[in-house]
Amino acid sequence: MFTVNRALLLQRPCYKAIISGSPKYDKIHGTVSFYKACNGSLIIAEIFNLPSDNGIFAMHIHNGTDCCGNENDPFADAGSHLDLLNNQHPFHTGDLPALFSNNGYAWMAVYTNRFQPMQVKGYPVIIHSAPDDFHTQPSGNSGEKIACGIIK
Ligand SMILES: [Cu+2]
Ligand SMILES: [Zn+2]
Repeated sequence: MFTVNRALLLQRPCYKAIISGSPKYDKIHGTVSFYKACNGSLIIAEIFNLPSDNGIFAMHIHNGTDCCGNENDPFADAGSHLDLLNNQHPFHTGDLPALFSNNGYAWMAVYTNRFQPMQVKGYPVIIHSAPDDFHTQPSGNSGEKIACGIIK
């Protein structure tokens, strides 16, 4: 069997999102890497300087075009959850496990067969200020968008 571990050893990431915080959270930075694995994707996130007021942060791939926005929502153009198959939250293509912060540092890996890396190229990864409840429509009540990066 071609396992995720083996896929990781053999490959470099296909795509990577360089994450930056919004003006209010400008110290946040990190990477989210996408590897092709087992007919799906292996995703590895490493994020620094998450805010200390909340230990768990929702993360999704959104369906927008860039990490721009306005004063109220600095990442408004990131849009809503990427949903290639017309599903409800938390079964959207772009729904991912949350980041668990350790004094501001988070490292997370997950395998999913909801998409291949090439299907999410060009879309934004968004980190939110609150955990995803994996229930509330349309986006899990996960708070404001605090960091963003385009998958390139
Ligand atoms: Cu989101
Ligand atoms: Zn969703």
